[in-house]
Amino acid sequence: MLIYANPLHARHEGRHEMFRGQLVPCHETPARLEHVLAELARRPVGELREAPPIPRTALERIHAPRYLDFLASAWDQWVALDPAHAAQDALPSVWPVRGFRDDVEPTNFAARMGLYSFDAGTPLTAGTWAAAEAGAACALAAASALRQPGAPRAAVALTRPPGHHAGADFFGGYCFLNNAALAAQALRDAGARRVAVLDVDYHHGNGTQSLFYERPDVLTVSIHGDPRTEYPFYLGHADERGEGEGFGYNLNLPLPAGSDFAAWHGALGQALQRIADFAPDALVVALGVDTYEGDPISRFTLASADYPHVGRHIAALKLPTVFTLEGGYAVAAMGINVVNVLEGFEAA
Ligand code: SP5
Ligand code: ZN
Repeated sequence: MLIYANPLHARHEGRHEMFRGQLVPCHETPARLEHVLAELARRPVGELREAPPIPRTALERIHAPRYLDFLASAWDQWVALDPAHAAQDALPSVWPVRGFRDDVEPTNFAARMGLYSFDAGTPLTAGTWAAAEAGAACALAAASALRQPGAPRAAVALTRPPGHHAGADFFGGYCFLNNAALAAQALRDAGARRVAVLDVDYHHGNGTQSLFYERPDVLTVSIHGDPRTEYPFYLGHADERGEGEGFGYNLNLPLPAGSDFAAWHGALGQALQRIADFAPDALVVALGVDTYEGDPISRFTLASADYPHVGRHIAALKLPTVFTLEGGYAVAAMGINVVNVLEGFEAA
């Protein structure tokens, strides 16, 4: 497989996220990706490649222009408010809920932060835009690699910040640009008639679901902690099946917090059967390993030894596959778990 690692990922380095009324250290750290790279150096499962820069129009296939404008300029505006801001993260604190308007963009900075976000756990920092944009370039390069003659079976966008919670015009859940959605759309644009997205992160892939909810050409499937108790709470229920032409092309498989690999494996079987029935030309896997038993913010109990099986089962679909890196916060085990999935895929 080909591996596109984001060279600018460490420029996104949040200090704090809001948790129970206090600012606590971020879970989504540069060390996460460094551990994956270190494990890949020990167990090379593919060839590392550099992603070429992307034009802004590539991002506009998924994201709203005014949202991209905001993200690209937000840090400078934040520091312009007060030079002391250079030493702090920007976090939102006010949001337009039901009944408020989203068609008029406020000039106030905090109001725009809230317009384009859905939580106070996703700090915007000096390097956020550079890191997110370079990460999206990795996702697009991975998608493009699969369409070349003599293409490998899989390509990996090894990147952070993650992407699956980000929607057309909002960030949240540590995500800014939806790398999995960008890859899926790029595969469609390059000629794939149908593309499936399989999201195995512990958290529901709300951004990806929303982006393709009314489309029959991109099937979205997510296995995740039940949103009644687990983040992102307001989406991810089993009765969300798509809308309009997209009806039947979204499948949510929520599992109770505390679920073990046997339960998770059962859901994976359902997910893979639905994808096989859809008969896509390509697959995108939103690969979070926060399903791990040691994850500090999640509550499934997968063991490191389970992850090669995950890769092997996904490979059995025999589809050209893009992996995008999503969550996983047990930092020391992160590299082992991610490489276990990729190695299981390659060995299949
Ligand atoms: C990509 C991804 O996995 N995003 C997950 C975002 C979850 N954000 C909410 C986490 C809340 C848990 N905070 C616990 C802090 C206590 N140490
Ligand atoms: Zn997650």
